[in-house]
Amino acid sequence: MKKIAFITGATSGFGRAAAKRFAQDGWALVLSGRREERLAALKSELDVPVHTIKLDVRDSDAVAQAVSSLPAEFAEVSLLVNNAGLALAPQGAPDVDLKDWHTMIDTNVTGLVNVTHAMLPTLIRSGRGSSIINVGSIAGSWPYPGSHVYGATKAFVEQFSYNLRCDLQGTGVRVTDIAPGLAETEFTLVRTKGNQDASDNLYSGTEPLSAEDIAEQMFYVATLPEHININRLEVMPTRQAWSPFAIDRD
Ligand code: NDP
Ligand code: 8X3
Repeated sequence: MKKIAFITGATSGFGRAAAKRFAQDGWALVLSGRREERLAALKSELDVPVHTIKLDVRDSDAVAQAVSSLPAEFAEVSLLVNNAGLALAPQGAPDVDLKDWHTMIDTNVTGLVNVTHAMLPTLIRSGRGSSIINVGSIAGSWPYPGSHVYGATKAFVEQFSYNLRCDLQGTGVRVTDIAPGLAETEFTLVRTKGNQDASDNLYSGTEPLSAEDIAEQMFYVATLPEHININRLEVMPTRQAWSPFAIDRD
């Protein structure tokens, strides 16, 4: 099995940190995202073969085209990290712009499915020891106010990961849902449409996970002995836990 990883959403956060972590171990990398200049900058930092693709995962034709035209050197991908994703609209459901719900579904569900569908033949050819890591979230299992469609897209990621495992049994391809909790990346900046104060406030005075913490988990999962499949890995900062149930009172 060749050490070649395809990482979506490599321009920021977990994806960028994962690129650096796998590069440390000599993996060749296919890195995608919409911000081309960031991909070029990351490529220039890495000391391994890197193929960058300006790609919006919502565009199924573009995804299929990108995968079918991978240069020969990168064609035998053995790890797919389905990381591209976002949350929008932290306000409650009644106040959300419908477009924001559609964007989350189109990215976190349709986009992830687009890339998976395009990459499955390659991963199956790469066979035993290959892996798909889908980035879910604690929001996929635990409800909280303002999570509405975001959490629901991540519940899809969890169930899709389990179902994929069933259909890939016998191919040797592993599937893992990595479900992080609070992690400091550009995630909250995106969620609040550029509110740096909101992002800073969320992460201040506590110790969130870092992008590198999650990249390390991805590396762990992908480099376990071939006979081990971590189905789901839920990771929270020690200083984050659940709240009591909310009760409406007179
Ligand atoms: P960032 O905002 O830092 O990174 C998100 C990445 O996704 C960027 O590289 C962005 O690239 C890419 N992306 C977004 N939309 C698209 C699109 N339509 N097509 C292609 N790429 C896209 O956030 P994180 O690193 O935190 O997020 C990565 C994943 O982790 C997401 O799936 C998120 O839901 C999940 N997650 C995050 C947590 C957190 O607390 N940070 C916790 C749990 C899960 P570009 O804009 O260049 O296209
Ligand atoms: C992101 C983590 O807690 O904001 O998926 O939902 S959280």
